[in-house]
Amino acid sequence: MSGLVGCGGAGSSEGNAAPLTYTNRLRLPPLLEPEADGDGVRRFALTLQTGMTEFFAGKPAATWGFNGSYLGPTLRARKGDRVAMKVTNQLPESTTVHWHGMRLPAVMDGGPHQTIEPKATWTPEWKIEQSATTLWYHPHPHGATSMHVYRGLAGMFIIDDAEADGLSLPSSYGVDDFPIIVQDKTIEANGTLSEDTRPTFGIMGNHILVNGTYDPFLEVTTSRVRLRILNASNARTYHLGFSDGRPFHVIGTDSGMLRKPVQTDRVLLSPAERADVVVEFATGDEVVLQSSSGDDDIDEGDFNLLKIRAAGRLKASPALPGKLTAAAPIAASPGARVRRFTLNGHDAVNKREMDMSRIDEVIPAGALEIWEIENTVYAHNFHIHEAAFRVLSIDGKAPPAYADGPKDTVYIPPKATARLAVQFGRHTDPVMPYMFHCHILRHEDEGMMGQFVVVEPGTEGSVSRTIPTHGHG
Ligand SMILES: [Cu+2]
Repeated sequence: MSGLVGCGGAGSSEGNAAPLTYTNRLRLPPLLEPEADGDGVRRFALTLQTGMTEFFAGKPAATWGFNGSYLGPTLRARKGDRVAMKVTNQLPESTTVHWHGMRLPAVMDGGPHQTIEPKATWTPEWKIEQSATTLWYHPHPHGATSMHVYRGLAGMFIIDDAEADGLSLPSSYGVDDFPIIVQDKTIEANGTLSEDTRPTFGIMGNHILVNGTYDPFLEVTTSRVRLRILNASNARTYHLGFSDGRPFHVIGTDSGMLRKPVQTDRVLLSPAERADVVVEFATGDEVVLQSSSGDDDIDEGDFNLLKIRAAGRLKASPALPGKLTAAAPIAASPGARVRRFTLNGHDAVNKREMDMSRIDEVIPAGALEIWEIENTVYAHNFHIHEAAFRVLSIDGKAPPAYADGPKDTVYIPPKATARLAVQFGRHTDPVMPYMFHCHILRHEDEGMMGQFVVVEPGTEGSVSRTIPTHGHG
């Protein structure tokens, strides 16, 4: 329960490129107001564009963003809402926009088949059918996701519902409820983003941005503060905690709330994972959010991320509720179908590279299955589109209590096997697949990805395993 690391990391392993001074106010992605047209649909307009961003003052870098030069606005909708997106691509390349963690029809998912050509507009629409949680959105073009995300294309998507509204949790955006989007970059002395990659894992930077801010501080004014932490890095995995070792509560995982708050002093987040946490502050507190080094190549280094300063007077927040969601944990029956996958090297699943024209798995709608993912060499993680899962075990051991909630991405250490109970959705489409893949973006781009379709139960045998593709694949 001691503090994680001293400032500067004591030179034990590489960390921050330079000691932080916490001089830049943490940027807050704006909440995107939907266009109201009286039909009950929340209409959001996103434009992918190029721009210039100053990570170092006075030294602009060429970056990409949604409705701005870097990252994107936060979207917010409630369970039961219909949302309609107008996504316009003003980039010089084709791309896609994937709604990570969203339960929706495959044709709206924004995977590699939903290409948006330059100057084109894509208009997916769906009904929000899932419980309160923190999702995000980012490009997913086949073979090019890593650089599109690295240049800045990512944003948060918050889902609200009546159950969570009744919990008196901090939920006032930018007041006591903050997005914390963590990304590692390599920033050159002249302020530009380096796209140099390392062998095996791709980009691993030692400048950590929070919400696109380098060397940031945040002032808080309430006694409890909610941090919706998203690891939007290409490969880096973080072990997050506070410089004084203070405990905090995790209230939600990738796909929803935990059943009750879980106290911890550290959370592990691999790329694409989220942790919804509540931290307590006393008047005048100053504490640094840090990441400490782990055992694998992708979590090396001790980093300071963000200084949080509590105001001289704090507004008292309601106590944390003892119970959060009443939803039953995802569980699979003893006879559930088991599918086994191996993650091979850094570019294949079950010894095959991604093929846009090949359907790898056919899933009956609403299925509850056991998926076992065996990691044969390097560290990886595993994301399943349009599904929520519970991590039953990693190498036979239960996950930490703070991670025992509904998830869509799981970290798998080198040579470990993850066993998941996976709840699939009910949107059927025998010809448009969803993806499963490693979320280390270089691995995804290199082919550590597969495709599945969700079909009416009983029709699995008649589904074609080959689909026509447009563009490269
Ligand atoms: Cu991987």
